[in-house]
This record gives sequence, C-alpha cells and structure tokens, in this order.
Amino acid sequence: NVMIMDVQVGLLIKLFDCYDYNNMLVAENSNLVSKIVIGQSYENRPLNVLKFSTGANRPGIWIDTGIHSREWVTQASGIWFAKKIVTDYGRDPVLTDILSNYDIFLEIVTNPDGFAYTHSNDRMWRKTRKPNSGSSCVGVDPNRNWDAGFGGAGSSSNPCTETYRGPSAHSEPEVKAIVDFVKSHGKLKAFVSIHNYSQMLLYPYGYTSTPAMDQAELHELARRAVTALQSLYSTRYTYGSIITTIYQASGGTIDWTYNQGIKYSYTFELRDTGRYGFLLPADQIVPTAEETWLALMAIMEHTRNN
Ligand code: ING
Ligand code: ZN
Repeated sequence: NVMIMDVQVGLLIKLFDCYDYNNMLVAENSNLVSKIVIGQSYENRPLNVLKFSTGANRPGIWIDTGIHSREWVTQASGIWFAKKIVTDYGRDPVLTDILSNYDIFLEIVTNPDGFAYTHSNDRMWRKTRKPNSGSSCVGVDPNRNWDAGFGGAGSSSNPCTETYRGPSAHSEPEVKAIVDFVKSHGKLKAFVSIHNYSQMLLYPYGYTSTPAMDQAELHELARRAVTALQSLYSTRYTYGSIITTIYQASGGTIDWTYNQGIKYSYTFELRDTGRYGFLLPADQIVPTAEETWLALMAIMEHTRNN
C-alpha cells in the first residue's frame, strides 16, 4: 500500500522499485496523476515522468531527482514530493491554486541504469551506464552532457572520470529524452533539478561567469526559498550562481534549460555538508524532503505569480 511510505521512505526505496510506486500512485489518484514515458535508458528501462494535472494546455513546472544515481536522498525525496502533492491537493490552498494553473512534471528516477547499478554493484556510481568506445570505462556524467557550454572547463574529455561529458551534447538517451520533452512541451516556466550533497540552491550559470539576464530576480527568489527551507529545521543553505557558489561546470542541465527560456531554472544540493555525504542516514530522508518542499513551494508560487 502507498501508505507504507509515511512510515519509512528509506526502507521503501530499497524494498521496491519506483515504477511500482508510480503505478500505485496513478491508480489511486487518476483524477490528478498520470504517467508519461519520455524515452528509454541505454539499458532499455522506461524513463517515467509523473504528470500532476487538473486541466488541459497548462504551462508546466518540471522537477527531476536522481540524475546522479548515487544521490539517493533525492529519489527518496521525489517519492515524498509525489505523495505530498496528492495529499495536499484540495487541502493546501497555495498548492491547489498552483495546480489550477500549472501542470507539475516529476521524474524521480532520472538515471535508472545508474540507480540499478548503485543497488547491484557500486553504491557510489554517479554516471549513466553506456559503454564508451575505445575505453574500458563506462558511463557519462549526465550533468555535463547538455548543450550549454558543452566541452568547456569544468567537464572532462576522459571517459574514466566522474565528470566525463560524453562524445557529443545530448549523447545520453536519459538527457536526450528530457531535451525532447522540454522542446515539445514548449511551455515549461520552472525547471528544478535536484542533487545532493552541499546544502545549496543554485541558478545559472555554471559554464560562464557572465551573470544570467535574470540574476537579480533569481537571487532574490533563492534567498526567499532557502529562508523558507531553514524555517522548519534550521538547516542552512548557501545560494547563488553555480560558478560563484560551487564551482565551474559546463554542460549542466539548468544552464541549458535557462538558455531555452525557462527563467526559473534551479538546482538544489540537498543535505548534508559532508559528514555523511551520499550515505545520508535514513532518519534524515523525511526531514530533508519536508524542508526542501517548502523551498519548492516558494519557487512554484513565484512562478505562478510571474
Ligand atoms: N553536484 C553538481 C555536479 O554535477 C552542479 C553541481 C550543479 C554542477 C548544477 C552543474 C550544475 O557536479 C553534484 N553533487 O552532483
Ligand atoms: Zn549530482
């Protein structure tokens, strides 16, 4: 039963795969949720996206988790967000109003081949699982594979590194599927790509130090979002552009979505700041999801108002 997740999301993510969860959620809330398959991974897993919608032809808000497979608190938080949306719709007036005007798209397992590999072989696997020709090293960094400063500093041409950009922009089917979805949808107004860890809220750019056109607005909204996040458990986030706040990175997801005209393009780096890192204890999963939701609501509410 879906209600199991209220008890322990941490166990749940290990006990069953998220496709069954998606199907249950859709079956039990078919007035609000549907499942879209936007493509297939290299190993032919479906790339599932949950669509929360209450009407036709709406603009959209995108959220993805787990593009880096080892960042398990993000997929777990994605599951929690899905449940939160179906619970709060019709109860929380702000979310209800957002869903009266916007569709929300949520891709929970954005790198399914890598995610499977983190369970079967290597808990610390980050990249995709596509072989690289001429190398025995596997996989591409799906957050260096986008056509935004592709190939520049802050990415690697060496397939054996964690930040290997791939042979060409959008070479990875997991990335290309989102690119095709964003272009064909044409009306996404916010795009939030969720990673861990570092406790940061980041906006473009990562490939250049030239400020984004909307830097002032993005910065002020980030400030409000992290203030909301901190209000719950006093978790402190830093915020700013990618290049000035974390490091230079080229070919990143939100630099591409921002250049496509999606103004509210953000990346979260969830808990913690390094004590546990990727191996965040299970008892921090729900608090992390809860506090992050407050920041997401701030971003979604601002998107609705602008
Ligand atoms: N950090 C991100 C990484 O891919 C990042 C930081 C965010 C880079 C947004 C570029 C764009 O290196 C983690 N933890 O993956
Ligand atoms: Zn990451």
